[in-house]
Amino acid sequence: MPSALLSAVCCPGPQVCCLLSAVRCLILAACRLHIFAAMPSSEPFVIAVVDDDPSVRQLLNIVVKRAGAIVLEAGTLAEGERILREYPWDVAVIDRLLPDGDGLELCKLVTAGTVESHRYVVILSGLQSHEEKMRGFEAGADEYIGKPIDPGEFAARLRGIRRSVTSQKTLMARLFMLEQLSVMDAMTQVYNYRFFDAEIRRYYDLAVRHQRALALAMVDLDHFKKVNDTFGHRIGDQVLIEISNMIAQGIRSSDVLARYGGEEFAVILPETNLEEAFMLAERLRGSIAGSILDVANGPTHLTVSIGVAAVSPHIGTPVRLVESADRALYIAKTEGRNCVRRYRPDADERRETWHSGPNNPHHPLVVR
Ligand code: GH3
Ligand code: MG
Ligand code: MG
Repeated sequence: MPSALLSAVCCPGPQVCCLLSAVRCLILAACRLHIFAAMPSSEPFVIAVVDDDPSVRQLLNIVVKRAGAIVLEAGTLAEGERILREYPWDVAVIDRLLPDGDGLELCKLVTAGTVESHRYVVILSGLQSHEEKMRGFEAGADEYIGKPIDPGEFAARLRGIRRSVTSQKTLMARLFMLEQLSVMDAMTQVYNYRFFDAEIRRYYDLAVRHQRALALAMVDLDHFKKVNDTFGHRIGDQVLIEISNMIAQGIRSSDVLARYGGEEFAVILPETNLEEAFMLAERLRGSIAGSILDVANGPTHLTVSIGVAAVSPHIGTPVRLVESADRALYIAKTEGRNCVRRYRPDADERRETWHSGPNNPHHPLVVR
């Protein structure tokens, strides 16, 4: 953890105390996962040179290699376009008067829509009037250098560019990691409720718009309180991690597993109808019930109850989908646990019971 960053976060003014403490928690959590060790500065620095003049390419090759970077070379616009598309690169040095067109076309192509990119584009050209330079910057160039090249000056500029590119890459990597952390449950390493809540709405909208199947399974550990009471909270945590791993192993990579809260997990099942979801849930339940838990000094066996529901004309909102899977889970609990129940929107009588009975439990999400 860089100490300057930590000390900045440690000295909040009174008004921003809460916000900074939240940021600090996130950063400390990131440190625990060693993400600050993953710095891109150790990565190779790649410079692509697109110039039809072999002597220019040779000179740049020497300067770039002396700076410890890797060089990619192209002599035409088409070849330049290919290498910039196919290889990872950090800096592109592009000539203007190429045999098959103006290098500005390539500049436009690689900078279009990449405002967040760490990449740096340098135009290197004999065309260096004010107007031509302005055309270069308008095409997206970060720098416009005139020919002939001064190798010493070019090397010095390259050092500055490298510092800027590297720090940008570092920031992007940290931002990516922090974004990942903000959607994960720290203990089980599956997605958290916040992510689930956004994703179920997104998947629901997609399913309705494209008339695709979508199901949801709610999985709750049976008598988990007893595990805590008997073996302690720490062992309870390990059991939760173990069960979340089992669920993750039993689903497809395209399914979305989240910790819904406490000892309850939600699995979004895209392209899955109610019967398929039921079969998957039943397989999951059976495999958990039949497994020996790998938790030292903890329980050897544990079961789960699962409720499943799927998008149908009767379930008109994502909240209703969650509510329906949760109702089915409630029925699974009341009908003995270690079983799977599905929400049947066509079973009107039962739906009435579930929705309007005096003992009907009101799930928090319905309120949220
Ligand atoms: P049921 O079969 O009806 O679901 O019974 P249960 O005991 O599993 O459910 P109940 O809602 O009565 O208790 C849930 C327990 O889960 C109580 C709570 O302390 C525990 N729990 C919730 N989150 C965590 C956690 O992060 N770690 C541990 N160790 N326990 C947790
Ligand atoms: Mg439970
Ligand atoms: Mg529960």
